[in-house]
Amino acid sequence: MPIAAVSRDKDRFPLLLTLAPSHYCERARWALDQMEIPYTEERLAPGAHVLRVKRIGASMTSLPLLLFGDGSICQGSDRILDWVKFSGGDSEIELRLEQTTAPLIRQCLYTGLLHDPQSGIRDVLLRGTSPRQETIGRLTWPLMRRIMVMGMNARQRLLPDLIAKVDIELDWLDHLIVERGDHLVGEEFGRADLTAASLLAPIALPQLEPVKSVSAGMRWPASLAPILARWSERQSMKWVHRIYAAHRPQAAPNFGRSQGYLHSA
Ligand SMILES: N[C@@H](CCC(=O)N[C@@H](CS)C(=O)NCC(=O)O)C(=O)O
Repeated sequence: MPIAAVSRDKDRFPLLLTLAPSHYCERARWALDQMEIPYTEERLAPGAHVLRVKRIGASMTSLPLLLFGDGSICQGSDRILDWVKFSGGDSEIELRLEQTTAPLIRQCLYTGLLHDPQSGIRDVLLRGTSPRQETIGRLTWPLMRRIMVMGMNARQRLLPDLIAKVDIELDWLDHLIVERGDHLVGEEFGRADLTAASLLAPIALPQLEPVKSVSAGMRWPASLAPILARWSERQSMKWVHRIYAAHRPQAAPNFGRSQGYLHSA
């Protein structure tokens, strides 16, 4: 289990509160890594995150959330990208990715994963959280699983329709990539590329850190495995792999310097 390896200077760094497998959280993590901004990641269990976020005084419960030493917060992956001032954005593309593509991908995957007791999703969600959250998370999993199914409308009978809707999003992206080339805006890696690659990572599954260890142990249910195999042939999925390989700073070298996981109570 990771890891309470937080440097002595941790109090100087902002805390990035995450739900580890969330693609919005990966978007924020990547932006901070990209701009070499030191931070400490605090991974929270679903459910426990609500109490933690409310204690901080945030108006919404969604993660990622960046908490600064003076108590101020920056909530939402889009705002975190604004804050780090990463250029190369395209608001139209990013809005569709954020508000349509990413929620559909999440709903589709959880619809498969939450209904398969062998999928490993409980352990993926709880890994890296505090021992207390992990214990409570295991004990309350049957209830939390139901809350997640209801919250995301992850009903099994919706799966074929969700897959079809994700296919439409991937058609759009395949087309965009063919049209624009390897970078969605301009000639260099930028915010739109980072947004697309991170938000598609849960279905592209690049075997690179930190995505690799975050999703380790996931066993794809029979309802999803052939679909993921089919999607892996798409331009957009191959593009995500290329972008991760070329541009995703690997988290590991930063850990000794400035980052780590923090276990919260
Ligand atoms: N637009 C937000 C969406 C964030 C979001 O939906 N986060 C999900 C995890 S994928 C979450 O925190 N869900 C739990 C909740 O809202 O309480 C962003 O870009 O940060």
